[in-house]
Amino acid sequence: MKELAEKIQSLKNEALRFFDQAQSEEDLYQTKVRYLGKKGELTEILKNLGQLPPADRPILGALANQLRSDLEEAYQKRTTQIKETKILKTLEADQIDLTLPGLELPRGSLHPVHQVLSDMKNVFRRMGFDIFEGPEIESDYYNFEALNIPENHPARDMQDTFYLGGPQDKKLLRTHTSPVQIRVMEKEKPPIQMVAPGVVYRRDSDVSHTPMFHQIEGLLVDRGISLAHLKGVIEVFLRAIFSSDIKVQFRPSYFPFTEPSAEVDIECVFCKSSLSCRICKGTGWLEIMGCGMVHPAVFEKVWINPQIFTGFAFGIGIERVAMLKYGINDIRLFFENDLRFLEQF
Ligand code: 2NL
Repeated sequence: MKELAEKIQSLKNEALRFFDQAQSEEDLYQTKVRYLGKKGELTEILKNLGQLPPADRPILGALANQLRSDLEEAYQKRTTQIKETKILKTLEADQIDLTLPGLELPRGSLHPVHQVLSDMKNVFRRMGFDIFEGPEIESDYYNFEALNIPENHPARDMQDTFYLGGPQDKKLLRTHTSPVQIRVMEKEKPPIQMVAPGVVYRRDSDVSHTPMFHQIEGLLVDRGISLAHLKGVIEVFLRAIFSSDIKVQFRPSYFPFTEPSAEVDIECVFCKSSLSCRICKGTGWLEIMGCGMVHPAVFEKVWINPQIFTGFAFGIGIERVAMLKYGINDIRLFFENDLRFLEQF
């Protein structure tokens, strides 16, 4: 009996030392298996208890149970210590300086074409115009016929068109946003006061033409609308977009859908009329938009009586305005998406 009691005591000392020396959870687990596991040294002792004389059993049993709870306690204690040390170590390693200034996010900017278009829409909105949009794929009727541009009319060549599908399929990419205004006039009764901004397509490509570009067209229809109203609206618009003291002139021109028609010039923003200016070619004037009084034939197509109603319409290219405003000499720069260009706006 004495022998076994001593064995328990030395086992205890040995196991406690191992638990204390364990450096990791893995170490600890191995030690636990070795002393407390099913094939462990304590289990071995408990198994042999039955062979002892009955009188010795309670004392040694108690000693063995005490050993088990001591070892379990040592195991728990050391586990907690190791976990705490581990947490402290990670906290130490993961320290962050909350006072460091953040990294600045790269900031984007609006595309110059978008900026100019958005400015224009706001000017017209303030003057009471409603904004309408329509499809980019149109029929020959809405893009040409309804605008008094019959088949074989030379005006069809003025805007070289992208046709879609076969020769009998008359779908095309709209060459102006006028079809939107035709659709609105078909649906709504005058008074109508609207602008139609959007993308348009023409078979054209050089420093001042791209196959796709942006346009805004306007239309005002009511009783008693005259050229004076047209001039007033356009002057207010151009002064809001360029500068409040810019000079504006109207020159007679021709469009099949307006009569009379006019081209609008602003004074050259680059030279203010020096004879050698490359932009206005020494004229002192820059052509900026087209306009006119809606042709009676157009009103008849949409069942508006031209004896009762008159109206004016106008059209302006967005890229051209953006080029003049920002001094850009090649329209293709707008569509290359080169950040060195775009970041300047
Ligand atoms: C230009 C010229 C213009 C119109 C567009 C229009 C629309 C309808 C009826 C009559 Cl529905 N006219 N639009 C009128 C005159 C000129 O645009 O040079 N655009 C860039």
